[in-house]
Amino acid sequence: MSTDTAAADAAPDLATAAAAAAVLRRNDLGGWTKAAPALYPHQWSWDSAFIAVGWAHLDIGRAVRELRTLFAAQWATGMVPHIVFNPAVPAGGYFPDAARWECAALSPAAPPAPAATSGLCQPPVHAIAAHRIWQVAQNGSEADAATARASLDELYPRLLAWHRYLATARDPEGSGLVTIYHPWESGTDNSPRWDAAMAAVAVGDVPPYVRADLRHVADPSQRPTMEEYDRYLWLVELLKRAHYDDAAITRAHPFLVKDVLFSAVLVAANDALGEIAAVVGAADAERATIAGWAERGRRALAERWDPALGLCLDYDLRTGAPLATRTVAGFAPLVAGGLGADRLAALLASFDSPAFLGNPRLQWPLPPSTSPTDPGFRSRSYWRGPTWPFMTWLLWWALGRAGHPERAAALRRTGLAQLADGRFAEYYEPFTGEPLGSADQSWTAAVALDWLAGEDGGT
Ligand code: 2M8
Repeated sequence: MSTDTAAADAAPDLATAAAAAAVLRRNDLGGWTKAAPALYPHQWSWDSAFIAVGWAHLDIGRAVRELRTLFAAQWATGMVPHIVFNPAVPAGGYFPDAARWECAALSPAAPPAPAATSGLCQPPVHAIAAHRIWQVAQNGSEADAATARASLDELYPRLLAWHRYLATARDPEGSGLVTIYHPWESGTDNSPRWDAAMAAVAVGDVPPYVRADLRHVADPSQRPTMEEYDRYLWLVELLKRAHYDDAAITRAHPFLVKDVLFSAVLVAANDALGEIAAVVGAADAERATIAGWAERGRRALAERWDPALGLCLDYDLRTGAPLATRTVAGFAPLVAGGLGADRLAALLASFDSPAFLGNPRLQWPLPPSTSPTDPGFRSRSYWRGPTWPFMTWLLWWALGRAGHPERAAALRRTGLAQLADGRFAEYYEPFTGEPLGSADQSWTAAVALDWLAGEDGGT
């Protein structure tokens, strides 16, 4: 290839990198990054982890600070809250706001006011992020490497407490799978994954509320419905009545679901935490505990395999029934890693099938959040169909880790092609490619930066 051709090939990537960096800088509020400029003006837990990975390619110190800020709001139970509220956001800027959650007033485990958080959590991507930042820093200056190394000492005990909370309070049965109390905890809020379990929730009197999200999207079909919001808010009321106490919630809450994607992220995060434990010289007993959590999670995910769908399924703890839907969460065992050859081949066959990347109507061969063949599929509605770039990143990372660098490279190239319009949308209509939700979504920009740094081998 001539030097001129190589330069022409690199030009769109350089433009994407510059635009992605500008998104993070615009959404940066110093120690943390807004998930999106207007729709999400606070710090979200799993967004922050992906965002920190993006920052690592711009500024290692800033990447570390992102995680530090989030963990400063960790609850005494070890839970990392799903939202840390920005006190500068005026009333009505986002709903439900800190005043609706009332965490500090209701739970002794919540950080005391004026800190304010939600009373839920989200998938634990943080150890994966901390480990990746440390790896990126190995290729930088000595000062960067030292900053990243020191961050592991600081974060390790906090990450361990977070994972311990998930392995105990969120899995009192010791099943290896994490129980979620609310679809918001899954991060895939209105996915058809939750339709059956949510339909069984009898909604009581929800105190009046005004949604803020609909002001920030072009049309309401892109967001959850009013009926879905009523159910979300009713579950919040019940969690408040239980004072956010895990034991009380486990006894009586009407939505208790074993989430396979959340659990798989925890397995992969335990692998990363095991690596961090080795770096910081943690005690052997702790390292064995972490490895045990990962193994238990892998075994439990293997048991949730549905051979007919070729996917892994969530299940409803209250009924014991599997939640049979075709969504991206079905690839949970790929995210967890450590699969035998047969199960990996079966998962990849589903991945390539017309239910997912092989669907002829897709604009790009990228994983839709819900399969177009699922009855709950809606092409424009949030987690019911659109493609989410950070989810593509997670599967790309998993494919590299599973020993499929060529597949990973193809996914990365297609993922970057989708982002070349410079919009960094929250999600994309899978058939037309229309950008939907918020523009300038931070984690979309962050994964572009990580892809552009370009290793497909998995870490
Ligand atoms: C979405 O969730 C929030 C509630 O937590 C919302 O709809 O208002 C989800 O996509 C979630 O996964 C994400 O972390 C959050 C911020 O990007 O937005």
